[in-house]
Amino acid sequence: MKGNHLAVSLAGLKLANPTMLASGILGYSAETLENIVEGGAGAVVTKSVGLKPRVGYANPTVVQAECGLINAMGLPNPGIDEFVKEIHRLKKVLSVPLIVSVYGFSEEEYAKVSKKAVDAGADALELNVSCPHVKETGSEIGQDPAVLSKVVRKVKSAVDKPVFVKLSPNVTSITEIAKAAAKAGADALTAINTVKAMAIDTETTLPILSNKTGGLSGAAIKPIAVRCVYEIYESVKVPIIGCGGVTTWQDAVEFMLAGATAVQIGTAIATEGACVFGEITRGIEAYLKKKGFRSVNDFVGLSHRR
Ligand code: RRO
Repeated sequence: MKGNHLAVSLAGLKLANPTMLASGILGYSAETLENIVEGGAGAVVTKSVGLKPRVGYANPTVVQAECGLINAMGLPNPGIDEFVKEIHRLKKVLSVPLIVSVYGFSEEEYAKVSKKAVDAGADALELNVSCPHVKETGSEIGQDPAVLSKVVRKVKSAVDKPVFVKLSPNVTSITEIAKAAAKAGADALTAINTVKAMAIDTETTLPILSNKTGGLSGAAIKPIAVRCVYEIYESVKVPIIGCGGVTTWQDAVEFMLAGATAVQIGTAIATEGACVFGEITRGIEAYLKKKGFRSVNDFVGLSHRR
């Protein structure tokens, strides 16, 4: 990767370019994730996996909103023991770092699942402490600095791979949470998970999602996510991964100017397809040349001069 001016180093992981698949968008299968790598992703994050299998919520689980999607899938996943088999398969075929997204209902569960994922070959973990609509996990953990610290410490003591922490925007002060995660040992912070939202059907007069509320993703939340990245960059030293509405190379550059070392792409795959990663990377490359930067690292955080 020497001489690649698009390459980034993220908490020790080497990415050929700063685009990553966001957690939760696509399934767990090797074929699906391989397709994303062929589309140009520099790394992939799996859907969140827990200790036991979960079926998730009943349909409808996704609804189209203005400039985005509202989802309440309810953490459907096969459980870590089943998913370990898929991690083995993924490690054989993927040419980019594999980051496993982990959730739990206690710090012990986070640590157990994390250890099993790392033992199976995960290159890093992303702790989901920010799902906005499943009780006793997700944002119920990530909204409380003391609880979050315990989870991060427990996972850090259980594994020897980088631990990313995905933060919720549904908090009063994201910098307070970011500081707690960093102090507890987080190697990188992903900002942000979805914004708590809902939609109501005017015909039936009822909430559309079976869970009533869900998480808003896509272009609608990009300005919120950029603000979060900007604030986190000013308050902690750990690398930040921008996530929320990245659709074009301009979006990716905006997040990087705010302070993100890399960006995750999710909802845009539904409209643009897997080629969105390559398109964004080519756009970043043209921007580099036009602006006379030697590498992408030259403009990370550059907006903070004023
Ligand atoms: O599965 C979900 O419903 C879900 C998760 Br785990 C998450 O982290 N964020 C989200 O919007 N949905």
